[in-house]
Amino acid sequence: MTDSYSGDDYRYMAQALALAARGLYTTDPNPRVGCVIVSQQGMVVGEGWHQRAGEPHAELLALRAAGRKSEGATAYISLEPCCHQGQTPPCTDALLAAKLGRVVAACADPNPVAAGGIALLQKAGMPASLGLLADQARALNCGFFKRMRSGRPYVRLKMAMSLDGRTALNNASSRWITGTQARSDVHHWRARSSAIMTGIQTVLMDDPLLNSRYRPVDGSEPQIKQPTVVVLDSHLRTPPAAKLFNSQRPVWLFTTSNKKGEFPLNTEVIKVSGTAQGLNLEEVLQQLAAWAINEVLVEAGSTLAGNLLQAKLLD
Ligand code: AOF
Ligand code: ZN
Repeated sequence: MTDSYSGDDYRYMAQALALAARGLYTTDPNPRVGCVIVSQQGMVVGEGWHQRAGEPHAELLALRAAGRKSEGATAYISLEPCCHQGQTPPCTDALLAAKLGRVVAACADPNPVAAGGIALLQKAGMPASLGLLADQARALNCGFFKRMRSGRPYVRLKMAMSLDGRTALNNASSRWITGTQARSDVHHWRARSSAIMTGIQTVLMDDPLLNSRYRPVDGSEPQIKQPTVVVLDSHLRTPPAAKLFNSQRPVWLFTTSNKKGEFPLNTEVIKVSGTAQGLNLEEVLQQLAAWAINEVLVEAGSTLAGNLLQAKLLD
């Protein structure tokens, strides 16, 4: 039997998705999740969204806000509630204890250790369904889904190029091809990424900071979990004084070299195998996923970008 949903169901799930999106720059490596609790009288009695890994899940925050008003109410959740003990207790326990009337989740949890919450609720006699606005919910967590399903992160490529398909003048004098709007947009993409990946040529030529200085148009200062910096550096030539070491976030140098190198404390040097083109990119991406990297933003020159494209590793 397929579940049928009312206009209100769609509206409240859209609200849960909007709440989830508030965690866009902070929940990493956990998914962005939102929850809305609506009473039988059609009043929103509780809202919650997940803010940081290790902190309470969206469902728990919404249930806390609703208190006794959750009895008989409907919970709209943008991801299947977890039924496992992770860094926090299972949400299915809390949903059952709250004596809700119904649970509506947007999509199944792709995390094998946490999945199965909807079936568990149904077994316990709670009307519960999956699938409302599922595509939108998965898109919000494209990296989390990709990592859980394929063992690789979701990879975006940012390229600044002129209309003739070039990325810089031969003498490297053309540092800025993009205008101010595009450059500020990049900071949003960096802010939602778990990692920014670049190549050694870009580090040597531009000495970039590779952090997010994102400011929304309203001028507010958003909380941002700064992305990890990943440099593909076959011969370990990254200068220890490079600007990318200046921020307090991890820097991972992938290399085929056996050199040791003296780098700042937040640095990891990771040895991978090589190919004719350079580093084994598939191996790099698998390693990133193993270390819980969901979304990667590639900001590199045409060589690395072209290699990723040719290897069909770009999403
Ligand atoms: C979240 N936030 O709102 C929901 C999640 O280690 P834990 O206890 O935080 O569990 C993390 C897993 O729980 C996560 O990978 C996902 O499968 C599930 N649901 N996670 O971080 C939430 N509802
Ligand atoms: Zn949970």
